Amino acid sequence: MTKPVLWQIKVSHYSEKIRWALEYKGVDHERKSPPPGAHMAVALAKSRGASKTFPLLELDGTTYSDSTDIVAALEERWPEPPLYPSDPAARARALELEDFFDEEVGPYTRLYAWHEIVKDRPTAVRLIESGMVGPSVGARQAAPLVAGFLQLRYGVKSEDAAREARAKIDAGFDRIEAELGDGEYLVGDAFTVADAYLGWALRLARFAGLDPNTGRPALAAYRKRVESRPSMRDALAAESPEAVAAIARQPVG
Ligand SMILES: N[C@@H](CCC(=O)N[C@@H](CS)C(=O)NCC(=O)O)C(=O)O
Repeated sequence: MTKPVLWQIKVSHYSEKIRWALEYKGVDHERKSPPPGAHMAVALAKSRGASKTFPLLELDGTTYSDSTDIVAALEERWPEPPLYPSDPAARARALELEDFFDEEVGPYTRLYAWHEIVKDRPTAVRLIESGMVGPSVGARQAAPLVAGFLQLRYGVKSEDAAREARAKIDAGFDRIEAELGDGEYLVGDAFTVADAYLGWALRLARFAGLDPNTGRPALAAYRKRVESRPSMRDALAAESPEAVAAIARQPVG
C-alpha cells in the first residue's frame, strides 16, 4: 500500500482535525504543505475541481476532500480505534457535534484569530517568518499581501464581522460547557470525532487571545485532559511549535 498523503495547511484547524485522527489511529502517512497562496490551485488540481480547500487526503488511489468525509474514509479503512461511537444515538450526536464545530464554531474562530493577527503587524510578520503562512523570506514585505488575501477571502478586517464571530464562538463554548457536564469526553466515555475537532478550535481561540476557560470549568478541565493524551501531544508537537509560539497571545500549553 502506498502511504496516505495528507495535503494540509499547517495552521488550519481542519487540517489539525485530520492530523489528530491519523495519530489516533496510528496511520503512517506523509504530509505535504504547499506554500499558502498556492493551496487553492493545488487543491483544485488534486481534487479534480471538487475542492479549493485543504485538507485533502490521498488514500488508496482516491483523493478525499472535506475533513468530515476524510474522517469517514479513515474510519472505514482503519476502524480501530474508532472515532465514531458504535451506539447509533451516540454516533448521531458525535456527528452532529462535529458538524456544529465545523460550521458554527470553526469558521468564526478562524475569522476572529486572523482579525486579531492582521491588526498586529509584528505578530503577523513573526507568523509569516515561521513559514506557517506565506513565504518565509521577505516576511515584512509579504505581510500586507497576506493581510489583503485574508481580507478578501474571509472578510477579516471588518469589526462587525469580528464582533459577530466572537458572539458565535462564545455561544459555541457555552453549548460545549453545558453538554460536557461531568463527562470525560463529549460523547459517551471514549474519545470521538467530536473531540478530535474541538481540541484545535480551543487552541485557535487561545491564539487569538480568547479565553474559553474562564467561567467554564468543565471546558477548562476537558481541554487539559484531551491535550495531554499522547497522540494529541504528538500531533501538536509535529507542526512547528515555533510558529505556535509566534502567534500565541496567551500560554497555550
Ligand atoms: N469544510 C471544509 C473546510 C476546509 C477549509 O475551510 N480549509 C481552509 C483552511 S482552514 C482552507 O483551505 N482555506 C483556504 C482558502 O479558503 O483559501 C473542511 O471541513 O475540510
